[in-house]
Formats: sequence, structure tokens, C-alpha cells
Amino acid sequence: MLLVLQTTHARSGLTLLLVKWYLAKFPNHCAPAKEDTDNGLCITETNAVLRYIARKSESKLYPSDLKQAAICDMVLDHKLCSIGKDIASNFIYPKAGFGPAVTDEALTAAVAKMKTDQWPAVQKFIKESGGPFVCGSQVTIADYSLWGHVKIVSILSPDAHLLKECDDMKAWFDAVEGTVGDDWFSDDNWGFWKQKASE
Ligand SMILES: N[C@@H](CCC(=O)N[C@@H](CS)C(=O)NCC(=O)O)C(=O)O
Repeated sequence: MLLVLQTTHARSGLTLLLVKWYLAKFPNHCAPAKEDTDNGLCITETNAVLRYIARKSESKLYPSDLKQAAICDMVLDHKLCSIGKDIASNFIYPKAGFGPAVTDEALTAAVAKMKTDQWPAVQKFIKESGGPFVCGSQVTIADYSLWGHVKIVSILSPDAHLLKECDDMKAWFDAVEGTVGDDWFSDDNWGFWKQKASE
């Protein structure tokens, strides 16, 4: 870094060095990323990172039971590729300035899809397991992953149709929220979103 700072284009040099350093570890060009300094493992992909952390610590947040693990995996992937993707592009990115604005019609259509299609695909497992979580009485990384997106929506748009219109989503959300420790998050974490909510 010292070498770079001595160049006339210090900032761009530093950026280039950081990019090279990052890509050498994480060639997928993506965040989030995790390096485990215990064994040199460098991984990207949200779901792989979540599973790795949970499995390494032998946490119940990732089920050891094969069937429950499959359900957890399915909801994680469904969140990433379908419901979470739509929540982000319709309710989060436009407000945060990460994506284009969406029309009221598009929002209504997104809520309808979540209500009749995407959320019921999660709700099925909450019902079948007896709830209140996706895998029954044990909260998992699948719940936390989806909860994170819904939480941001609840901060950005407290009156968002999402929680009201998706059957029992509020009950599930409150159950997950109830497992979150008081000291897990602070305004250091939520501050950015709270600021966006007030803009
Ligand atoms: N499937 C990936 C997607 C991650 C992703 O899209 N990350 C964005 C930031 S939220 C990114 O790193 N984008 C870099 C780029 O588009 O160059 C995951 O779930 O981790």
C-alpha cells in the first residue's frame, strides 16, 4: 500500500491494488465474501457463507437432519433467486438509490406475486412443520436470510403492503424478530436504512 500511496495517482492506485487483492481471494467479483483465516478458505455466495458459518460452529441454525437441511436450502435459494430478489428490486433498491424507480402498478403486481406465489412457497413449510419458523420450532439461516430483507422493508416503508397482505407473514416475522438479541444490531447496522427512510 505504501508503494501505491507514493504514486501520483494514489487513490486510483490504491483502488486498483485493493481490487487486485480482493479478486485474488474472491474471483467471483461479489460481496458478501468470507475468509476463514483458520484454514485459508475464501468463499462468496450468501448461502454458501451462511451454511459454512453455521456448520463450522455446529449451530442448530443449519439443521443436521437431512430433510430439514433440504427445506432450509430450498428456502435459502428461493429467497435469493425469487422472493428476496423481488423484494430488493421493488421495495429496497429504488429507495436506497441502488436501482431504478418502480411504478405503483409494478409494486402492486410484485405484492400480488408475493401474496399468491412466492410467500405461500415459504408458508407451506411453516405450516407443515407446525412453525413458527420454516423448519418448525428451530429458527434457521433460511428464516434469518429472508427476515433481513423484510426487516429492511419494514424500516424503509413501515406501511408496506408486504407484511399486511401476505398471510401470516407478520406472525413469522415477529417470531424471527423475537429470536434476535438486543445486542445483535444497532444503529450502526440500521442507520443507513433509517436515513433512507427519512429522505
Ligand atoms: N448470488 C450472490 C450475489 C451477490 C451480489 O450480487 N452481490 C453484489 C453486491 S450486493 C455484488 O457484489 N456485485 C458486484 C458486481 O455486480 O460487480 C450472493 O448471493 O452472494
